[in-house]
Amino acid sequence: MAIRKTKAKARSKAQPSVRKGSARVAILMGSASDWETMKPAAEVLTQLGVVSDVRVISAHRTPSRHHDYVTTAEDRGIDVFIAGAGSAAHLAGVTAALTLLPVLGVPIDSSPLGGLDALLATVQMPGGIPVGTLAIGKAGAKNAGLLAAAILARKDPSVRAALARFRERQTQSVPERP
Ligand code: RP5
Repeated sequence: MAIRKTKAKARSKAQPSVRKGSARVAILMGSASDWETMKPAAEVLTQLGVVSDVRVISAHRTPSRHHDYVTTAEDRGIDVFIAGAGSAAHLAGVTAALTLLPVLGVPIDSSPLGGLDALLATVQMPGGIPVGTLAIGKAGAKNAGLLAAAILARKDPSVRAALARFRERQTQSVPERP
């Protein structure tokens, strides 16, 4: 499957060339039943002022939808993918195979194995197609959102400032005593 040639080269030189209000992070999940787990990714990105595009896309149940979405995403302004799936979770790996954009994988604890199956399926990519794998479940989803923002923050001062404020608030919220 060919990775589409994109306008990314032109875009990368002229930061910020991002259309205001357009999604920069795509949040994919294998099933609508994954949404409760994946919601923290979308929520933390919203807090940081980053627009995300949330989609139910399954690598095995909707393969054409998956292929079409991923191979056209960069031209629509997407910079990072977050892909969450449970069980034999191949969504993140197949997404990574279809794009040169960074892909962050969130293993979802939706199976009788409590997400260990999804963790191994997501993290154990053979060398050549990387997936940055986060923790199982909601903590992984939240950290995927934060890591996506950190990637954007390298070239976007407003996201960097929002991340710094987030960290500062988090630090302030930790009590000195229980
Ligand atoms: C995976 O199978 C999905 O990511 C989900 O975590 C799991 C169960 O999906 P449903 O049967 O609830 O649609 O593909």
